[in-house]
Amino acid sequence: MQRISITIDDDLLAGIDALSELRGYSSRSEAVRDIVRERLVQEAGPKGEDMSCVAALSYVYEHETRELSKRLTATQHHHHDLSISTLHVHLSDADCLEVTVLKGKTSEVQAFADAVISQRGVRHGQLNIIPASEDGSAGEHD
Ligand code: NI
Repeated sequence: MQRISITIDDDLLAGIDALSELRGYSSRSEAVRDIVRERLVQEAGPKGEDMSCVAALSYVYEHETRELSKRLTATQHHHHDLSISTLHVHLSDADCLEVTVLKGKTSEVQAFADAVISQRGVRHGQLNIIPASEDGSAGEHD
C-alpha cells in the first residue's frame, strides 16, 4: 500500500466525512478507497476491458404483470451459465423482490442486467459488479 497526499475542498472533505460517518467507515482512507474502487469498476464496466466478475442484481417486479414472471424465468434459463443463484421474496400481494448472483464477464453480466431491468413491470433494478480474478477469488481482502 502507498501513502499519497491530496488537496481537497472543505466542502468535499465534509462530504467524505459525512458519508464515512453514515456508512460506518473506520477511517477517511477506507472511505476514499471504496469510493475510488466503485468509480473504477463503473468506468471499466461499459467501455473498459471485459473483466471477470461476480455481481448482485436486485429488482422488484409485479408478478401479475402479464407474462413477466415467465419472461424473467426464461431470461434466467437462457443465461444459466451466468446465473448462480436467485433469492425470491414475496414483498406484498403485488410485488416480488429478487436478488440474483451472477458470475461471468462484465459485458455478459451487464447485458443480463439490462435484459431484466428494461422489462416493463420491473422497478428499482440495480447491478453491483465486483471484480474477480479468473480463479474466482474476489478482489483484495485486507
Ligand atoms: Ni413472489
